[in-house]
Amino acid sequence: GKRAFIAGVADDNGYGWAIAKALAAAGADILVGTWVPALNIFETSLRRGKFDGSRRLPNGSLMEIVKVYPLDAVFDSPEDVPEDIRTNKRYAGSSNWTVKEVAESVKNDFGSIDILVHSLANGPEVTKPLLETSRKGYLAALSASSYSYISLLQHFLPIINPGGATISLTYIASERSIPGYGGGMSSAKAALESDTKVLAFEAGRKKQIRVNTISAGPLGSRAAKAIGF
Ligand code: ZID
Repeated sequence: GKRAFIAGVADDNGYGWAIAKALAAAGADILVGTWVPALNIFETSLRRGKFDGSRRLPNGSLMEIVKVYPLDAVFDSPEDVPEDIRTNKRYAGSSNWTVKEVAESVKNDFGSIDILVHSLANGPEVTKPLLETSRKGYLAALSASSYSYISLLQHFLPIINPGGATISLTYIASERSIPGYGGGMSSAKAALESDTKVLAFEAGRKKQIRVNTISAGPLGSRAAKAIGF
């Protein structure tokens, strides 16, 4: 069977969860990467059976998440983590959650994967029009929503089996002006889409790995509700 790592699952409402279920139904082993501040509640809810209803697969069995890895995809390696994050109560309880360390942990635990899914985004100023977006907010949106994919691919590529596939989720606000998708999130999706083409060429040449992005329709996820979509 195939093994999939899905980055960006912290509840049962988002695309990451739905993709995990589809892959599990097709017989894949599921590993997920969960944003560190959301880890505790996600793991507790899983353990207490809060997601059992939505873990149900078409054949009647429950999706098994083989392992949950804490992840913060805006940090590539421990040297990048600033003091205030390192000592933050929500981060101090977990370890090895930078992208490089997560890839190392997955390698140590399982050796390799076949499928990498990027289902994460964050734009701290998403509710602000681009014209009112700060440099800091814009760069944060690009860091969490675009570079995070490059970083994940960079660090996971050595452990993705040849013929493997990776995918991310984008939004059409990258190419058409859609009011309400601010804070540089439209820019972040445009970067993600352009990067997908370049990364597909590079990862395809290097290891026969496919790189794609899907422009998603509306889903009432936590992220979407936060922007009132
Ligand atoms: P979600 O909240 O389930 O997933 C986002 C995840 O990212 C959460 O689990 C966060 O904890 C995690 N996260 C945030 N920052 C970090 C970080 N630094 N490190 C690690 N994890 C982090 O929401 P979702 O399922 O909506 O989002 C998944 C992907 O789908 C994102 O790339 C979205 O941009 C994309 N997407 C979602 C929608 C939607 O409707 N939900 C749309 C398009 C793309 C969309 O916005 N009409 C209006 C709006 C839309 C489509 C049509």
